[in-house]
Amino acid sequence: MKKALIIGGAGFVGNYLMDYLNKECGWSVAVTKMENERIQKEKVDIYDLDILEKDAIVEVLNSVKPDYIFHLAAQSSVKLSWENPGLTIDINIKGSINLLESVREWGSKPRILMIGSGEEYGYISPETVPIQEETILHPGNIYAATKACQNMLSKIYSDAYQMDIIMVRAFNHIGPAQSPIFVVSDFCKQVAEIEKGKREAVIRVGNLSAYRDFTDVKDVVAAYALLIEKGKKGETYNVGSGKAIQIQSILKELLQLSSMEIKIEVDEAKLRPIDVPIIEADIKKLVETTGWKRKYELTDTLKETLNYWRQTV
Ligand code: A2R
Repeated sequence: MKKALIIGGAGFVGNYLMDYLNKECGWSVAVTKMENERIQKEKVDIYDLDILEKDAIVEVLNSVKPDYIFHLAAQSSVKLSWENPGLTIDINIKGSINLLESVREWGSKPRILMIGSGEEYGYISPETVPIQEETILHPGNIYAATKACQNMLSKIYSDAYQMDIIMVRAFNHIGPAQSPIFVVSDFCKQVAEIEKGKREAVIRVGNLSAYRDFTDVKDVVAAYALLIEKGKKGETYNVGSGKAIQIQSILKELLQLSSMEIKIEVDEAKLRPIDVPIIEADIKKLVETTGWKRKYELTDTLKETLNYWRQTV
């Protein structure tokens, strides 16, 4: 039986990935979390690990002896990366190097999936949409720059040390339990709070004109599992739906799912210092390599996420 290790497994994606690897792939699963985080799952071995402590990574590798490593640990918020660039650089760049160096020193050659972001592409001209993996990167924010750096370092480790590393650029993924610092969760939480009378009937929004490529997180983790088996060493794969949708349309759909009369107000605090107008993935390489196909429709994911917040607030 294959042994998978998820680094940074207590976050949004980790939670879905654990279930998928256990139930759909039938692999044995170990996960790491930060000391202050909690994971309540059966059939999963749990380790505390801060990736800024390199020696601790080697200890986990020695205990788990993974065939596959999914590197999810990150400071994953664009907003927070503007507010705390130093921390973002430490976790996303230094943390990734710590992992790569630890695996190199460990000696065995597990397959490693390094999770990056569609944000890495940054400013792209309309004719380069949908974005292919070879597109020149113009990261437009600090988070994106750290993930672009993680991708480059991973490629260098793969080539220089013949390590079995595959890189992903994941576009926006959404679903129940995502932090409300991300746009869809934020909108759903606000609508649920308005319905419960916990706030006035005004939804506060940022830039509604941007186009982003949204995929259900369950489809995203299925792509990760396929890529770690079928991806080619040293290659980068986009993971997304292949279709960008305007944030405005998402908001419209969500407001239609509510029976309340809700006003829209722009909140200056939700606007970014610089925002990329359109991000849409070309997913040919992913599909051709793995046969991946999206299973969940956006409308259903929006309903599920809104219902999650209705039960949570
Ligand atoms: O920041 P926390 O306490 O929520 O913990 C996050 C964890 N993490 C770390 N793990 C180990 N050592 C660190 N120094 C460290 N700093 C943060 O990584 C969290 O539990 C996990 C990342 O999960 P999320 O922030 O929920 O990200 P998500 O949505 O699961 O995305 C997974 C990956 C990330 O690399 C994103 O940048 C990419 O997919 O899109």
